[in-house]
Amino acid sequence: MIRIRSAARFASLAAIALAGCASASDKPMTTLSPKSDLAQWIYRLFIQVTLWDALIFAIVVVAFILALFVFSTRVGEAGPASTAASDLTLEVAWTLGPALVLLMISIPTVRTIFRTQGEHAPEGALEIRVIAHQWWWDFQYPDGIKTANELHLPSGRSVRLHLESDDIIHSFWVPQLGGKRDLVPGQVNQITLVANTPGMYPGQCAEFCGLSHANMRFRVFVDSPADFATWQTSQLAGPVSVPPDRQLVMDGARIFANSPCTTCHTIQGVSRGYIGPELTHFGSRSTLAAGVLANTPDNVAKWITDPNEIKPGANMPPLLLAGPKRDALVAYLESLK
Ligand code: HEC
Ligand SMILES: [Cu+2]
Repeated sequence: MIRIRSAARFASLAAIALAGCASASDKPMTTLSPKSDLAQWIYRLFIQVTLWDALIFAIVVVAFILALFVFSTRVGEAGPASTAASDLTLEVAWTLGPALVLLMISIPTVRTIFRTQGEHAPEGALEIRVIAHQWWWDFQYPDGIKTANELHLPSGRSVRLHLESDDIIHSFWVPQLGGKRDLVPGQVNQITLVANTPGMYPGQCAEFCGLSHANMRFRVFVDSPADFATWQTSQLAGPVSVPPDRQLVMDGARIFANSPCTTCHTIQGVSRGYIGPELTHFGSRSTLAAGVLANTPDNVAKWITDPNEIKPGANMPPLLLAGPKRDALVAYLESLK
């Protein structure tokens, strides 16, 4: 009976341990699958420190087993004489040993800290401003592109992110590309990296920042240089003009232009709000509300009806639009490719 129970216990522990072994595609928030030089440096340090830790663990376990089974005294036997106070070699050895191990861990750690500061980007690096807000991300490129919650980077090119905050402290973290680095009000921190593998990498604010902290997600798309150029061209192209044959979209454009939406959102040529995300190319994004929902007409309709229903605390008021007006607005927003 006891044997069955302990076997079951072992099996469940093993299952929990093995669950950590999924591949990076099933576990996108892993730091063990580095896809940039920065993430690679941090990963290498982690492996080094883990190996030192494993060595120390092994030594302690061996000493423990020896003490238990080899150097123990039986009941009735006299205990060993104390040597600690008198054995100078032993004293020196167990002071120097740990000091050496700490040195072996601290040298690569301090080197990696300096190496990952991100202050010095090579000539020709792409410089991007990242501004954190409760609870979404603003990305601004030097050529005037502004987007939200979805950052596009070219693979193989050095990128320097200038991290700022509009309100309180947040933290930029894309496990497969690097971080975490805080975004502190009144200060500009930096991350410099070269992403090496095209793909989509999820990110998450990693500093508790209030009610919707867990809903402050984002995505980084690492594009091949050609795909990045295509994306840049389409973002720079200004807002999509409304096709006159699509009455619903035309109606939506009119409703938007005459609504309170314009006080908070920018659509180039239409409005100049800056409290909420840029919407000029909203239809080209795959998610909305900082990665909380897929960008589908149904979800956009839900969002503009009552943002707080979806994202507690969201700084967008419920506009309680319904029926045909709401459908037109959704059709217009989704047309903004
Ligand atoms: C008081 C300012 C304010 C007003 C008014 C406002 N919004 Fe927003 N909006 C925001 C903020 C702030 C966010 C970001 C919320 C978040 O993700 O936490 C947002 C997010 C959005 C998003 C999601 C964008 C993205 O990429 O994630 C859409 C779409 C949107 N608003 C549409 C509208 C429409 C349409 C209206 C008018 C009916 C409107 N908003 C009115 C502030 C506002
Ligand atoms: Cu945050």
